[in-house]
Amino acid sequence: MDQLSERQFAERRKRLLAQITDGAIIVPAGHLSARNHDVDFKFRQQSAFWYLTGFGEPDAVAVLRPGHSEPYTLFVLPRDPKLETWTGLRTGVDAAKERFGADAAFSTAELETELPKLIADYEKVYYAVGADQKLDAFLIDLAVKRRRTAPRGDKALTALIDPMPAIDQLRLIKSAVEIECLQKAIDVTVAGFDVAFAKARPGMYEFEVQADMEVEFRRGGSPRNGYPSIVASGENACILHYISNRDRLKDGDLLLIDAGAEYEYYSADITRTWPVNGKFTPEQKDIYELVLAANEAGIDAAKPGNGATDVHDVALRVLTQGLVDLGVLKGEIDTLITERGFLPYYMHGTSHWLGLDVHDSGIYRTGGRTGPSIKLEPGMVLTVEPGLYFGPFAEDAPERFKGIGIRTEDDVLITDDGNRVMTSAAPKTVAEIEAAASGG
Ligand SMILES: [Mn+2]
Repeated sequence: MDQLSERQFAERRKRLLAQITDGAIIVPAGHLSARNHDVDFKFRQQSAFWYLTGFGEPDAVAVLRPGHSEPYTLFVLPRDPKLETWTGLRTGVDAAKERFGADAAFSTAELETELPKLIADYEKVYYAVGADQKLDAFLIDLAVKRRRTAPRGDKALTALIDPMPAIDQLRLIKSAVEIECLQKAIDVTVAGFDVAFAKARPGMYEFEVQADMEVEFRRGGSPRNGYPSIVASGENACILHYISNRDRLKDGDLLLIDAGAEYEYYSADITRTWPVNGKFTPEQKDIYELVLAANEAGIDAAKPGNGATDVHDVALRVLTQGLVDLGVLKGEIDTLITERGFLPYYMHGTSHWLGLDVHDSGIYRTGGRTGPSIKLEPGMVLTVEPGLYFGPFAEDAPERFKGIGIRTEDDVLITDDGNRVMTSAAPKTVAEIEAAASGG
């Protein structure tokens, strides 16, 4: 079992309806967006909408009504042979009920007449204001109308409340099937990295390596990536979200690849950094070993009962200590940490949740930026991805490290007694990395 069925989506709707009992819930799908003249970006469903519906087409709207015997209504694009000839077959209204479990289904053209009836009995509506321009305007207009007619007996619409925190909370703990999907996305991604290790050579363009890797993603059953692949050679690795991927690999360069195939909408997120010619220089190796030590310390801290932010704190301490040992930073470790002396070389967090979105939904702290961390629980999946960057803006860096950018990123599932490193098949030690980069 590694495919999601309607049963799982129905279970999620049920769980949301058990949490939100005092208002109708409206969750919109995504829309097509223009790329350039006559060309749209390829559509990928909004994750929250997908999570609740499993419905992949644009412009749809899901309505859930707690306390109602037929709580689930879906508005979908209607069948339209002329348009479908150009842009692909649509599910249509009838099949939305049959195949996607909707108690009732309407055409999106009927939204303006049917939605007010569906939510007429609810004073509160759970809708993420700003999620959809048309719905924003429509619901505010509806609130004005109902305020006007309330004195004659209608229910006023008194509150628009964001349902996303409740949906995010559900998404934070992954079910067994979700974990299988994530593992599949990760396995496919590791296979792509294996190809990249084997093929990347001085003289190749970054985008060539990217293509070789992504062919393996597709071969493995992944229809698309969770995010644009970062294929960054040399100093490009110091640009955290470098995606232009247009430079040539040079002898002596490191190559940093941060990529994730998507499977059943679940995204992997792996980063490995290796010497293009198969052998680390002593300076590259010093930094690599330090980042690896931080990665391993972070993974050790990823266990039930620890805070999500403990992973970062532990990794950061290892990095800061190492930078002092290497003569990059000077001073007391605690002071360097509290005064953020590490920032020129480490400017991102160590972890984020992983799931349908590569930076998956869910909070990390309660009660503000300095509030207590969320405690890790079995079923949560997070990345552990320390890095060090001696890029163009790290002017005070020792000359011998300049141009080095290294990140090592694993995907970690919290289990009852600790964790499972879902990316453990990817080469990671210096010996493993050099062997993989040398073609064996
Ligand atoms: Mn990541």
